[in-house]
Amino acid sequence: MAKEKILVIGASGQIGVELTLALRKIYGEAQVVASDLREENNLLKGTGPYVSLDVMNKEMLHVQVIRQNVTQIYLLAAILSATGEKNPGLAWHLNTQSLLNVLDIAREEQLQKVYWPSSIAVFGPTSPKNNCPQQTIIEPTTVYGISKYAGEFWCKYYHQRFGVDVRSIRYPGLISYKSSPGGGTTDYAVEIFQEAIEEKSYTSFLGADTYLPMMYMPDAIRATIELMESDAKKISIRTSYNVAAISFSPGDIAAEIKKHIPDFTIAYKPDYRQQIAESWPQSIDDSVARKDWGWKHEYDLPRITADMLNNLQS
Ligand code: NAD
Ligand code: AKB
Repeated sequence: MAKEKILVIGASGQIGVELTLALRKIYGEAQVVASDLREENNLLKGTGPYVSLDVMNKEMLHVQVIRQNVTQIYLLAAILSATGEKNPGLAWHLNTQSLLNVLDIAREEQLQKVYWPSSIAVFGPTSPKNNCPQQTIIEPTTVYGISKYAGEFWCKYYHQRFGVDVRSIRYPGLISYKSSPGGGTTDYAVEIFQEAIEEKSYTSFLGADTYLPMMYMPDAIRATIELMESDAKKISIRTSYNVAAISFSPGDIAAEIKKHIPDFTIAYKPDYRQQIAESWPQSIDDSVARKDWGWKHEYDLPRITADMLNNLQS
């Protein structure tokens, strides 16, 4: 069997850095080409090939796919929920056109697989708040959510119509210490750890009782790789899979941090992101992913908190 050659687009971002490193461990350093519009992230330097690439330039993307003998693409470039509301046209354009460019090239070059993440942001105020199911009312109110929902149906369309093996997960908010988050509504759950260590205080842009579905990055990376390595016969969802781990609020996470840093204090000053958070479900039903390809999360809030503080302190 020919060796896989993977192109990661958006590799310098919050997920891209850790996903690229994880893929390099599995497939070999030379087999995973990292690419981004911005400069190579420091953690990636010296770990494998890097190319500067704008995913919106379809011709250049196509050239790279052919030149590098790419067999799989992981597309991570996007504008997230909070930044998207500042420039809706740009968010729509990047989030949808990047996907169409990749799907077209995957079809033309008969790539083996494509990965493209969706988000819990597809759900809106009319979706169930608790244990939000895989299939339900979906009426997103952010441009980010609209672009993700449209993208899910493009994935399904390219799969059904052209046989492109594109797979997707609706990630919850992701917590990580290796690379910073890039403009989402759930970014508070990363900032709070950094500020707890540096300032012993944090002002949250979401209210104390704002519950959202969240996940630790090692779980998200494992979910991604497990989905991509699953037998195609097990994949019953060709839009995007609900996956879940835990749900917590800024109040919960502050209480957990206090167990490690007793003089930590938190204040609340909700801004425009509060409305976005309130439009999303508080928890997600991921039973279909659990049944189809055996998804199971490992990290709960106490474990995430201890690991984040340990790693950020060192
Ligand atoms: P991020 O903003 O940290 O990273 C995105 C990367 O894409 C950045 O490094 C950016 O420079 C790059 N990029 C932007 N425009 C580009 C272009 N034209 N060409 C090439 N690269 C470009 O985002 P992330 O948090 O790593 O998210 C990755 C994917 O996962 C996105 O699709 C996002 O919607 C999805 N997602 C993320 C989360 C989360 O909590 N991080 C949750 C749900 C879904
Ligand atoms: C965001 O807050 O925009 C992201 C997401 C949940 O998609 N973290």
